[in-house]
Amino acid sequence: MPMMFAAWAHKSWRIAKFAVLGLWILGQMACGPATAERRAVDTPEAVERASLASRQEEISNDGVIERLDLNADRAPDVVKHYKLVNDPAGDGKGGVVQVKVLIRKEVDVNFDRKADIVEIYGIQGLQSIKEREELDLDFDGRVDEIRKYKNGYADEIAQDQDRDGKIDTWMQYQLTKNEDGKDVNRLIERRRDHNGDGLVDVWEYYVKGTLQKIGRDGNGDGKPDQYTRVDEKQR
Ligand SMILES: [Ca+2]
Ligand SMILES: [Ca+2]
Ligand SMILES: [Ca+2]
Ligand SMILES: [Ca+2]
Repeated sequence: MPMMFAAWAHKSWRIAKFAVLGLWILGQMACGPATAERRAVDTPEAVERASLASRQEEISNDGVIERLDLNADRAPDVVKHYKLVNDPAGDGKGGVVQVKVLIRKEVDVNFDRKADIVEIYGIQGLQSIKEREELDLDFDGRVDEIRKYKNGYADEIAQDQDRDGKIDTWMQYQLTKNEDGKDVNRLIERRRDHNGDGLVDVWEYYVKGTLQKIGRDGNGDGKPDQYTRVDEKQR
């Protein structure tokens, strides 16, 4: 990928991410509790929308589907799927108590009736643990970013940075401790398919979050065969 195009793709990527996050935060504010922050941004239109926002719940044998319509257009914008799990503690009198545990959440950030964020959760006991997140950052109906989680932390983020519908960038993360002994989830490797043939052709290796070495595939077999050390001046 030429450097100028790479820079443009990276910039437009960041703009799209900010746009989605901004819309998502607005959506959260529309359905959140009546806090001081909420009142500070309320307009007559926002108050009307919030009062019209509706919630529907559909209960089946083993699950619950909750649908929230935030903009009162009668189309759900947040859909949450729950599994009903028996609480081993029961009700204390020998009766069964079932708990709603979130297993999937779909969010339509721009209200075009297509989900732009899909979150998938596993279950540990009675807790939801996020396993995967899929994001359509430019609202074209195609997923541009997939995040895989382990123990609540992203351990792989895959992106379609040039928006051709194919994932071209994979980032691996590792949960480690920083100098102060605190948990930090650091980028350890970034792989890129620059020519769009589905095979990785550039590998970037990071130590403590800093790029140390770049591997390239010179003969097109999908494996690195040329390595360059990255010194202080090149970073
Ligand atoms: Ca709606
Ligand atoms: Ca949408
Ligand atoms: Ca997309
Ligand atoms: Ca791509």
